[in-house]
Amino acid sequence: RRSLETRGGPPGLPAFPLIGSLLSLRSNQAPHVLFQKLQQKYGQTYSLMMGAHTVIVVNHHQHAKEVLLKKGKIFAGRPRTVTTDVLTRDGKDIAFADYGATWRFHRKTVHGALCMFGEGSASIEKIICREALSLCDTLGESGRASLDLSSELTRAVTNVVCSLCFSSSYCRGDPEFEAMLQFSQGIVDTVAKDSLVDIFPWLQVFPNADLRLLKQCVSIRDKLLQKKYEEHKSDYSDHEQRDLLDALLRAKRSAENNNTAEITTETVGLSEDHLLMTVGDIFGAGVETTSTVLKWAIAYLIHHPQVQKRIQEELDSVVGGDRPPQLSDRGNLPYLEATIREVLRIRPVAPLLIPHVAQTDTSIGKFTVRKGARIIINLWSLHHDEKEWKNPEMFDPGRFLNEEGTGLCIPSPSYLPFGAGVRVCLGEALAKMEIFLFLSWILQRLTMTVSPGQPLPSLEGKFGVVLQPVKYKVNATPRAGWEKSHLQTS
Ligand code: HEM
Ligand code: PLO
Repeated sequence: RRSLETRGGPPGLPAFPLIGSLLSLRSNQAPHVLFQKLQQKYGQTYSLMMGAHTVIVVNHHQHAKEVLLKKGKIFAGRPRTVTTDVLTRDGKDIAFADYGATWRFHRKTVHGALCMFGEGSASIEKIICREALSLCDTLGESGRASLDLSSELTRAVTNVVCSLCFSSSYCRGDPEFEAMLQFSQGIVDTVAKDSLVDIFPWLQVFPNADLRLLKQCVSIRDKLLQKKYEEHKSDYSDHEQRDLLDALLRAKRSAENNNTAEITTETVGLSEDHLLMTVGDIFGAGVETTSTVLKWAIAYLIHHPQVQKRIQEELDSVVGGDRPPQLSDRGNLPYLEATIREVLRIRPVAPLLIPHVAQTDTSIGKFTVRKGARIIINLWSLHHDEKEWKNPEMFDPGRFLNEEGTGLCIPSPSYLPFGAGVRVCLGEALAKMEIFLFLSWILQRLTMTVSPGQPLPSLEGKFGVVLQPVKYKVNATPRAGWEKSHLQTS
């Protein structure tokens, strides 16, 4: 047995050859909760071994900001893992790609394309509102019968990204959509979990059930992406940019046309693989994150009917009942905005972000860090730090309001739902627009409850690459004035 605590490095968990610190990590708790608890014994920043890799866990906002912002570029690397390599054809996407020219180029291209649809232009708002209307109609029609909210929400957000990426959308019950629901859940359940395959890369020679499921799901996803790609290629025009895929195709073509000795498509990596994997990222991130936040939000609103009621009163007084909410109302609905912030605090979508890698020898606070070390930022610890948040497990949107209750604030620096710095979330603006519009449309028209005698939704998350709520059933009751007849005329 050797101690990990190298001179100057962070305190280390006990580690053994080959299996690393696995014995100290055996627990039935989710990793983010376990990592939070381990602080009591090892301090806020500590290290452990996962197989042969040094992993540093950061639980405090000061060190988190040093990693993400102050030394953002030094810590901008990403680890290669077996599961993410399967998902992204060895890191040919954005989120799981290592730092470098290819990653920078992709990020810039997608960022530009998303801005094109951005806040200024009305089209993204129109797309979201179209889906919000269809979602509310379906939820409202269900009457008092409990319905599976999850699949309706997912279809709504899927159609938003489908419109953005491919200019297409799905109807209810479309078999392609049903297939997508399944493979995406299969991927969320298996990818990037520090499953045994990721801890012991050599285990992949013994096929394990998770890896098999992942490969199956990825191959179904890839066929779908390929199909969309071929369709776009066949009717692509330089004169019209319909969607994100067109933007990427254009970037690929202009890179090919300007092929000089220095910049070839090889070095900037705009191969067909790169293009497909990048769209796959946006598609996957667009669907899984936003639908997860909406599910958490509704679960908490069902637990806290007084919060739901206050949002509805705010909507009634600011928007009224004669028109639907729009993006320009956002600034006038502070309580709704505060509720969204609180949901993102109490149940962060990515409680451990995506691991970062130190690209050179460096340090965090007074601790030295070796090149290649993997850094896990435990957002869960930041968002549940008792020194920063009073009763952190209590759901209280009021934390994000000023003293008069009229304006918004961020009461603690220990709040980073989208990460920060070079690797900050690429979809933050899009996600915020969607969450705001979907919630405001739903709550203007409907009240969400559970049927009498039904249990309240569980607030315990299911850990994976995103922290998802456990499935629950809801009732959506039209509010006064929004009964069916009204819905149809609107
Ligand atoms: C990365 C949060 C929605 C695209 C991330 C990261 C977080 C995050 C914490 C990791 C940052 C890091 O590793 O340091 C969220 C939350 C969302 C959301 C809370 C919803 C409320 C979206 C959407 C998209 C998106 C809608 C797509 C348009 C991405 C991409 C990355 C990323 C591409 C990787 C960036 C990189 O590695 O360079 N997000 N995200 N996200 N997100 Fe989001
Ligand atoms: C979700 C399942 C999809 O089938 C594939 C996919 C692609 C990008 C991933 C996303 C999944 C989960 C959420 C991730 C996103 C990239 C950035 C985002 C990890 C696995 C977050 C929250 O960091």
